[in-house]
Amino acid sequence: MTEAKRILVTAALPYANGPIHLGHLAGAYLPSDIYVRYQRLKGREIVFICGSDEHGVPITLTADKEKITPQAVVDRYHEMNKKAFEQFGMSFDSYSRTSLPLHHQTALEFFLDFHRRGILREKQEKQFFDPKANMFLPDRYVEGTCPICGNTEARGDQCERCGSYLNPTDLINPKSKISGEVPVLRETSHLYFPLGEFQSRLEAYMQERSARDGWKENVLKYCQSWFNDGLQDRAVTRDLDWGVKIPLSGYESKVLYVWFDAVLGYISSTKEWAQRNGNPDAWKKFWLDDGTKYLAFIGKDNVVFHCIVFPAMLMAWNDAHAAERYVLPENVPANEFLNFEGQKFSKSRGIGIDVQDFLARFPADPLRYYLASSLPEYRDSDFYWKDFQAKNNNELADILGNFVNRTLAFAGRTFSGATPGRGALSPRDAAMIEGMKAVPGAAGLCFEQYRFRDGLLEIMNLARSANKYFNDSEPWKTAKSDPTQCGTTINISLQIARTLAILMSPIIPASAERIWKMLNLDGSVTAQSWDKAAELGIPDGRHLGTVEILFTKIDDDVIDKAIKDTTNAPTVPQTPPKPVDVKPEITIDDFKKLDLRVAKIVQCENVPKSEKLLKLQVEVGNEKRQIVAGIAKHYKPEELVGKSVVVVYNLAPAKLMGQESKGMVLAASDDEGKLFVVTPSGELPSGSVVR
Ligand code: B3M
Ligand code: ZN
Repeated sequence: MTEAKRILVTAALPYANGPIHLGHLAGAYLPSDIYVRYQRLKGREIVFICGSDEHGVPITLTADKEKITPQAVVDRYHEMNKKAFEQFGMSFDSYSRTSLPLHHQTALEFFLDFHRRGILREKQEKQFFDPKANMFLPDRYVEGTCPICGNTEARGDQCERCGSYLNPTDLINPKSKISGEVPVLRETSHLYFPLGEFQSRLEAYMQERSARDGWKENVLKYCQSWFNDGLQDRAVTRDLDWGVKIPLSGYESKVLYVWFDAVLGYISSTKEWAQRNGNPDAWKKFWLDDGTKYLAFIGKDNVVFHCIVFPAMLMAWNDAHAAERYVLPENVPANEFLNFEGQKFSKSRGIGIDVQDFLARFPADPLRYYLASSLPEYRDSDFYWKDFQAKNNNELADILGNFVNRTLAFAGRTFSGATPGRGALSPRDAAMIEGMKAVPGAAGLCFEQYRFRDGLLEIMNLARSANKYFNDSEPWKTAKSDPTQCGTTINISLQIARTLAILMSPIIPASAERIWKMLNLDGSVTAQSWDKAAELGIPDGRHLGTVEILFTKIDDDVIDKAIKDTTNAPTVPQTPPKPVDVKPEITIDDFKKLDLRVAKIVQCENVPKSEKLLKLQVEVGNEKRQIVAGIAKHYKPEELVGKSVVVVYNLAPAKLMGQESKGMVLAASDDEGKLFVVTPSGELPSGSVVR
């Protein structure tokens, strides 16, 4: 694959109607930030775009609830989220907002172009109207029962339980979110974008890009199911007064559908960045030059808008503007969801934690490290406080922090804080340097393929082998016996610390900068080169900086408090229940008295007048015998015929309800008392001895 001239990275624009939480970070933001920081170290020309999505029903609903204006809602949350992102270390070049005039102009440019060219179709239709509130009720203004899965709290645009996209009129028992009234149907007209007409081109687009850049399975699957259902026309206008107002007669009381304008927010945010940098046209080389590789990082719930709707809009534009053709996403690396302590994030149930609250308790880097190591790249993953603590204490502090701190401390003590020179390399020294040289390439390849967990693992394995190298080299011994070898060990360890600072900087930027300072190296770690990260870049004699502890360990009581504050779970971890009915210990000889064997059930019938008993004819090797078993409530006779079971072969014969029984069938019961016969896990001849 030829390398693109430049890279454009966008991360989903979060709605400015609430604080972002850890799930958002793991979905779109941390992966995109790692990717961008990595590409900057690769020396690539890149721009990183985000901003607040400030339109849409979620925002007007919040405003209605709090009795404030939508503008006040978005002002509050735009500032809050922008700050939280900064604190988390997101390195956006632009964090814009869709309520800006620049954005409204950009969105209208597309919309009016489509309208003028006759692409949009007007349709008359009946929509829900709330007579009490005197307004139409688009999207989430209506709630009711999902026609697909029966969820009674489905929203007018989507059912959160089964994921189906809905129209308000699809809902059973619809209710207005404003007044709680049953809405009435009223005539209105809207403009529709003919998505269906783009289906074959979209399918071809996806195939081409996926073959080139390896789209994720989950993303392809979502799109395929949309294609299988057949793409439908989609309304791009709404009866609302908050949003991008439409300057067409008859449309005075309507605005653009939020998703139509939101995806174009990436373009207007890039324009804002260009203006701010005094080069208003700079956005064009990213969006209008097909030498750009455009990557759209999102969470899985936004796939359809980024892989289908947005590309179709750009195609529609490009069809008529040969001199101004927009690039389409080269890839849409969407993540699955992050759950919180085994549950879904839920504000209303008090489950989960906002980014700002988290960062009031702990620094950003341990969070970035933990999330990076457990990103929901292929399937949903979980945030657990105890895992967070363990990753911080056992990996960041004990592996990375320990290596850097022990190396620097040793250099301080033994070489008066100056970098010792290297003597002749022992095989161990040479192998360590060789191993280190392979890491930028290996981890970089993972990052290029959006496999951030794997990339991090490659880098942490370098820290692991560095600790082993330090231990095996025993510099505390060679300090006396072979000072040159000791100097070599410490020189190489310092070089590795430098390499680790560069390679870890996309994941834990603040800590990487601290390592850089502790090594007293010039400039910033962010100005280094990824490809040269494993060179031995510290000159002999270089004076080192002040050693500080890199990562502090997190105590149990701090974590217990965090658990208590963010979940509904009881604080005291529940002690695992002890097994019930424990019998006194036996010896192996006691056990050997039992003759357990595999038996095959050849016939089975109910015992007359008994609810509990079944009469089994079993075959044990060459022998046939009858066993009566108390399992009639759990098995029908025909279910058992042909099954192999385990029996106590040497149990004294007995009579049960007048029936002879020789032996006993082994069975276990679940919590509810349902019995299951014990069967061998493979095909075994009857008569086989169980031991
Ligand atoms: N605001 C939905 C979300 O925050 C939406 C993304 C827009 S991306 C252009 O998940
Ligand atoms: Zn549903």
